[in-house]
Amino acid sequence: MTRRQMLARSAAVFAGGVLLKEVGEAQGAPPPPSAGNQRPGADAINRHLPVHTPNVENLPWKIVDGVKVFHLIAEPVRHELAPGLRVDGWGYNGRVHGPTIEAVEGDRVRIYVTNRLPEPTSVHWHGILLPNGMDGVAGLNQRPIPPGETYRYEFTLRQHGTHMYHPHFDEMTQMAMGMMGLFIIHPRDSRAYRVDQDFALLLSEWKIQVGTSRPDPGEMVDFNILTMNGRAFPGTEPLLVRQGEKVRIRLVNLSAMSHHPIHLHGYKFLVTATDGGKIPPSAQWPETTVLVPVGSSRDIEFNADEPGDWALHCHMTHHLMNQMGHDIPNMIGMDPSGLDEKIQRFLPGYMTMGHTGMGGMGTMGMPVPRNSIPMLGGEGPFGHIDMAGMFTIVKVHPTRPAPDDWYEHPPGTVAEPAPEQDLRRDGIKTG
Ligand SMILES: [Cu+2]
Repeated sequence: MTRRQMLARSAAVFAGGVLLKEVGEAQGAPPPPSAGNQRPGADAINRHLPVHTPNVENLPWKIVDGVKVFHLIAEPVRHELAPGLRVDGWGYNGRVHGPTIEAVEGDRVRIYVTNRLPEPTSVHWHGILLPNGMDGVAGLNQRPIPPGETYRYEFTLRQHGTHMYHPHFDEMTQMAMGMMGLFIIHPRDSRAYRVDQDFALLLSEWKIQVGTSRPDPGEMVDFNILTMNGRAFPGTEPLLVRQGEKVRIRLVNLSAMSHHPIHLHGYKFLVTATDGGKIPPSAQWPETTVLVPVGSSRDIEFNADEPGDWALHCHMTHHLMNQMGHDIPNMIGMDPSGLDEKIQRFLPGYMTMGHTGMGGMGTMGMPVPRNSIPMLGGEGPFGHIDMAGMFTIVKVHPTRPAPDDWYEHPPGTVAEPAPEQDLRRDGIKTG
């Protein structure tokens, strides 16, 4: 390396370090790897905007003789899916889902995997180009990792993009229990891919019988908790953006059975990449909803020029409910008069619900069994938000918002009761 290259590199590292700090603080993200983990010339990641995985931490790493070394620990984890709902799942490094692995194209990575589960496991690096013996399909590419043992994976990253990792041993059980994570590879030369905010959301689905804490791996159809980064709304951390920033959101789906059409309000965006790589600019297409099939990723990008608190959610309405929205009888249009009194003789306090629709059920304070959550919602600036599950909020504010901030609308820009004189002027009859 020439002296000039060295100077340029340390300048880039310094600038990257400042950026990392600013983003980390603004997003409430964990601190970047400690200075002790970094060697001049080896920590190429600092020259890239770090990816932010809401509700999830990044996996720490260190450089040993030029190789980026990680340690994943597969183990049982108690995890909160949403306020009031905890599960006894399986994850990595004390987390469900696992921490995000972040690296740079060209990195040599060595990933130790320790198995603290009661059964064997393996890790498949989904979408990553690597030698066949590192691909992680137990029985096909390697022996399964027995409980108590640590295996070593090592390969050089030949590509960049949005990828994932998950077991390929008893995957139906292990993925249903929460075992999955993101593997983000930044381009070596990031100039053509610059954004100001880089988010990643891992989509998954669960069956948690009401009142229990064990995910049910046997479920094939009726999932009742839908999550982004292992959290269901109102437990999802919002995406915080300053107005005018260019934003990338990496959407990754490792659900058991469901493809998710993810819809962003307030914007049209470009689909810029899949887990197969970048889409050339001439082939990128505009969308407001992008379907993310199981086992795929889609990167979307947009300029956040319109301020507000914008919904980002799966458009399948049954993926916007939590547990108690499932398996309920259809009462819409029924006349409950007389019924309530009869049932109250046996069940004091009984009240028929749902005969006028189900809006606002989240606010009725219906008692729910221990360790379970109501079907709908969280609190917003205008009252109850009647959505849950695979739902989060992109907060685009004139100055970078805090998680609890709500957009302050300019006067006259919020829908409100129509004034009488307007109705008269415009000839609208409401009777
Ligand atoms: Cu969905």
